[in-house]
Amino acid sequence: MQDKNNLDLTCINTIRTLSMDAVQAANSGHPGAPMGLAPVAYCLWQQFLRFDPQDPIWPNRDRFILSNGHASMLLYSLLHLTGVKAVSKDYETLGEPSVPLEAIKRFRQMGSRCPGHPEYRWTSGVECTTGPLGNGVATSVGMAIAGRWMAAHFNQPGFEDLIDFNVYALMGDGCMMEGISAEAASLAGHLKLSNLCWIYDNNHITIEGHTALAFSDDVATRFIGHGWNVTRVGDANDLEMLARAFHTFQNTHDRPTLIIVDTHIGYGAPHKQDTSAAHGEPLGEEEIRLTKRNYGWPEDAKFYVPDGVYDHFRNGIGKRGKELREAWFARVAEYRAKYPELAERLYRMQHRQLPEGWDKDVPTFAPDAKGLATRDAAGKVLNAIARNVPWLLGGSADLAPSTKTRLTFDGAGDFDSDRYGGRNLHFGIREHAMAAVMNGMALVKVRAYGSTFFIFSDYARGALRLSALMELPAVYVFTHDSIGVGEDGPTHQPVEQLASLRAVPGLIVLRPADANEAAEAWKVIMKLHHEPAVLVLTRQAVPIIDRSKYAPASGVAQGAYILADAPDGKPDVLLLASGSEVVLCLAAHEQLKAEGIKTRVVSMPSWELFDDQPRQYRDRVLPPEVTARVSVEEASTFGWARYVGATGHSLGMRSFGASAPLKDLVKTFGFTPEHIVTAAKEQLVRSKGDPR
Ligand SMILES: Cc1ncc(C[n+]2csc(CCOP(=O)(O)OP(=O)(O)O)c2C)c(N)n1
Ligand SMILES: [Mg+2]
Repeated sequence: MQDKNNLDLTCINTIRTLSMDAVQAANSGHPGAPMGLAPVAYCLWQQFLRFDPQDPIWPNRDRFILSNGHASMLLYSLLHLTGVKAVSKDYETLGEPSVPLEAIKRFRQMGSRCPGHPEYRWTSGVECTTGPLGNGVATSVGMAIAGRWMAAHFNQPGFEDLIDFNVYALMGDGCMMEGISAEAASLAGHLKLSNLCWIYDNNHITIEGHTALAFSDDVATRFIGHGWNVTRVGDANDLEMLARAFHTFQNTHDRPTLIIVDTHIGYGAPHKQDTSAAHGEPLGEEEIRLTKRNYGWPEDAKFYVPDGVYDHFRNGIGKRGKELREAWFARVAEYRAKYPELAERLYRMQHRQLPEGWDKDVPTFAPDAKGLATRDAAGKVLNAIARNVPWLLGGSADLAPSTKTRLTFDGAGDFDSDRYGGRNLHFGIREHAMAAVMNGMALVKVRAYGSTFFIFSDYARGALRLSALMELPAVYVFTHDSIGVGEDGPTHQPVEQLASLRAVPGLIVLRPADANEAAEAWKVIMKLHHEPAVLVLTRQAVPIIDRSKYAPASGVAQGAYILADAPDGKPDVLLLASGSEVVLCLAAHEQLKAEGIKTRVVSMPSWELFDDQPRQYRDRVLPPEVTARVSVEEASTFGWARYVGATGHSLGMRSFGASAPLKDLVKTFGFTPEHIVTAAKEQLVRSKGDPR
């Protein structure tokens, strides 16, 4: 044990004991990692992190992510002890603390600012929601990418360091084992992100016991292989060695840095240190007493913050952060005078606003029976928007030629280690990391999109779910959206993906029917502030609907709209569809009309947007008294009962599809106007007893 009078150690032990006490009071949580990592986090925050607790959203602050989110009490202790202030949803700093001591005392209780795992947008100072292991470190790569892009875009002669923040992420064995961290590390090394530092809590313990049960990587060699700079700290309690490692990071300009720190889970607990028993349960009153005795702490004091601790943080990170932030805002004032346009951009971007005229080049598409794949239409629209929204950037997991997401206008360029100002990212075949990187970019307030085939949304899903949980406006472009993929067959034919993504709270799923709906969908997406969007697009051409004959595509904004109706507006049967199946319904509608049967076609590109409409609108589109209803979607029918009712009929997929030309697939699986006509007539018989 070091000198017990040492103020550094007192601060470190305050972090440890707050963590132990909070977990004990909650009777659940993870004390071990905070106890082991306290000196690491203390050293970083107190000496290096350029962060002002008074203004935790200052744009050029260093970012800190706790990727091992179960160690949340480590972060809450830091937020409390450094006096981080709460920020409102409108980006205003409020006077009150983000994490008062009462919140720590109510760790894991309803309404506490200290939930089980750190949640972005709930607790100010939490830069990223973490808990699903590996996602935090992968998200940090997106932040580092955004930092590099912003520097390339905004830094100007005389203002070379306007944007120069660093990104630090703490990770455990769990993060290290998860595949997503390998994807992300590989990408970060390739991109030479020297503004990125991962710190590995090498405690050799996970839930089941020693890591030797399942993990024998040579981590250092692995990261050297990824192109990282790797350094080691053999004793987490050695503040000098830690500081040296952080200096090494700061002085490394050509690669990201991994600091492997040997720590002891449950440090100082006589019976639990270095065991998995310290991982995820309270230490127990007696063990806590013995641990506190070990620390030279008052044994029975709970949630004890010794005199001088708050002051010490105020004089360290507090003072440094305040000076850095004030100096930065003074520089921004000069910058604004010299580069008003760029300064305005920076402001709008930080507030998730759009530039004037952002949608002025969005095309409208002339009717065309032969048609255009919605992926092609959406690609044109994306380009038209991106030209006028400089901070809209993204890319694909190696499928841009297929997803049509490449920005092709002059100056768009590629983002690579030589040109961080490029706007086309190449994520490589790393869908999960791609989604996490999009989240990281969105957290820094760059507008990010990523694309792949719809079927591989499954590979991105862990991070995609976090986009929704964090309320980030990330944009997922998923193409090849149905059995319409054809010959590639069941491995590439999405069936259950639509239903499963529609089940994610807060996620907006949009499946446009034609080129003009695709354009409207992008317009809706660009106006989202706090919702991620999934744009689901066809590989195959679909007719461009004649809007002089049918309703305008602007109805997309309502999620569902009446596209074609009975002449008197009083249909006997409703045909509901999204995407490429809408035109099948239009054909069926015309056929039924010729037979004197009154139908209405409702295009439903987005359930979520529709469900958000007032009841009056929803009842107008889907009149409750019309119970003869048919839905058509080349996907699982799961969920459609909500709109067709218990007595309606859903045409959909009940298998994984088949490898065959599209013309044969639609026959085999019944996606033809004739089949819809039959289903509609059956519905009429059921509801009225007679089809006429
Ligand atoms: C993706 C994911 N899988 C599983 C878990 C459940 N889990 C939480 S912590 C943990 C063990 C993590 O071990 P480590 O990162 O070494 O943490 P330590 O025990 O050292 O605190 C597991 C499996 C999780 N949170 N996320
Ligand atoms: Mg561990």
